Amino acid sequence: MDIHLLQQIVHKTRDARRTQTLPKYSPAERDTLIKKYHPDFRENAYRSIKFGPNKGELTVRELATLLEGDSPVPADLDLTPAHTADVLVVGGGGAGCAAALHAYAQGAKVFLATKLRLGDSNTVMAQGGIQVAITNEDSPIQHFLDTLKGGHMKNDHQLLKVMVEEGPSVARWLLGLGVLFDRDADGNLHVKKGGGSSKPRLLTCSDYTGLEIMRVLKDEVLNQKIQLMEFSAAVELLSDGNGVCTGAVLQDLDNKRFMVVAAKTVILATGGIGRLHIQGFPTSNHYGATGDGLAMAYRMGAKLLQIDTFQYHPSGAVYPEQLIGALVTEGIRSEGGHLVNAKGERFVNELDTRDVVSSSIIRECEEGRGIRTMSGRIGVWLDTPLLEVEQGPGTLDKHFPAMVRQYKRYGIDIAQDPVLIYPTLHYQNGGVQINVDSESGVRNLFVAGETSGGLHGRNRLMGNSLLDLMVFGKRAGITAATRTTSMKQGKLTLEHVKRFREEARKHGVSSGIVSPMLFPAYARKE
Ligand code: MEZ
Repeated sequence: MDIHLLQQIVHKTRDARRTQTLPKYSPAERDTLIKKYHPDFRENAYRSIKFGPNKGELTVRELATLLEGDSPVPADLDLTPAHTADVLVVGGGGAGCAAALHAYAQGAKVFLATKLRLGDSNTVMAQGGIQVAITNEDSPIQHFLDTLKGGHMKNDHQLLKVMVEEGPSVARWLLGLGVLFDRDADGNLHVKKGGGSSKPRLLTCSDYTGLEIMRVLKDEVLNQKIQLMEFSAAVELLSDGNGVCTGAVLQDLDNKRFMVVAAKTVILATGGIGRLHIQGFPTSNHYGATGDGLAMAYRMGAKLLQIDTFQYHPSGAVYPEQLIGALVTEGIRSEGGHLVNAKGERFVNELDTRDVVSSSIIRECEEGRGIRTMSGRIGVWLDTPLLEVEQGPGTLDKHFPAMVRQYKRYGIDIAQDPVLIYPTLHYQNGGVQINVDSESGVRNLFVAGETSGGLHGRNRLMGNSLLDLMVFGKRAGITAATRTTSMKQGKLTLEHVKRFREEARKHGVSSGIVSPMLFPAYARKE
């Protein structure tokens, strides 16, 4: 049926929905719902890892294959360095830029290498805000408790404590650099409430918070004249032969040549793995989100944590086809947008944690209450026009200009028509194990942002990712830089690659897969 006819149910049922009682789940019922419908619990999507630091542990097939993949670097590569640095930062997103700026401020010689352009990252895709406990009604302790509850109590307490406590100083740092957070009529910072949070604590810049933060960080990296190399993907780390990280091998994406960077410390900030399209899911992630840092750190011997859990953001676009998987910010639900099934009913508290909301959407679709598009995709409605009805015409334009434009490009007016959504692969909850200074289990190898794991437990709360990037980017930058003042550059070897290849052979792994893959499988080779 034509999408406009299907949409009528949303308009017709709006009044009835206002008085509808929503399901209230006990902890046991939440658990049952998640186990039945959340993609993390589809057993056949998982397999155990054959060798390496996480040998025998379960992860999704796509990640297991990536981790067991072979290095693209030949064993006899000439390791004469083309560049030297105190701190090599790999990744030009939020965590990478924050790390580079803080390391540079310590007086270190910093080299920032990034696979695409500076700023191309998931950071710019974070629309809905950064969580910071700054109001009188709120506190870092409350932020800690909300995050712990959202993460199913599986968060690393030390990392979490550091993140919530340093939130306010990070917000001050960003304001000082020129980030234009939204303010109320009196000029005070305006905070909004995100899913799973007991208090409003999201600082926002309309619905382009990540883009605004990245604008300022990028400018600052350029202003400080930090040595930058774009379109240069890190493909392998270097070790001193005794498990200490001493640099990395980059690959120039134009001419495919390898380039050796000798560095006293390395900070990996390569982001997540959405572009592996786990279980065939579309993704909200940027084109380069292929888990490069995970693969490199793993080969070097770093332990990974909670790599059996991923976040499927409840609202990924389902229609039109050009937007499949693109993020429809949680901010719309925070402002009161209803989720509506084919019967015109709400079926979940829209501000419950993302795992509960996504599981509920999947349940509606599997039980026949989803809406099918003409191309065969399925989803439920997000009643965007409701915001205009409740808060007055122009509300969407004012608070969600990016979302309005995203749909307008395809002739859809979200002030008039509801949008069809379904969970989209959004975030890797786990990653490389780090300590509070962002150092991995490998000496002198630091990891910040989505590549790291432990902080968010089994389900991240909205807005905690941007804060994570800033806090642990800073800590990685400062610690890595400080350490370099009292150490010499170590030897450059590929001993760990040799050992990894021997292990692969011993375990009969010869998939022919090279990792990191750098781009999604469907990328044009040229
Ligand atoms: O933290 C996020 O994932 C985020 C802010 C997403 C969103 O819905 O806007």
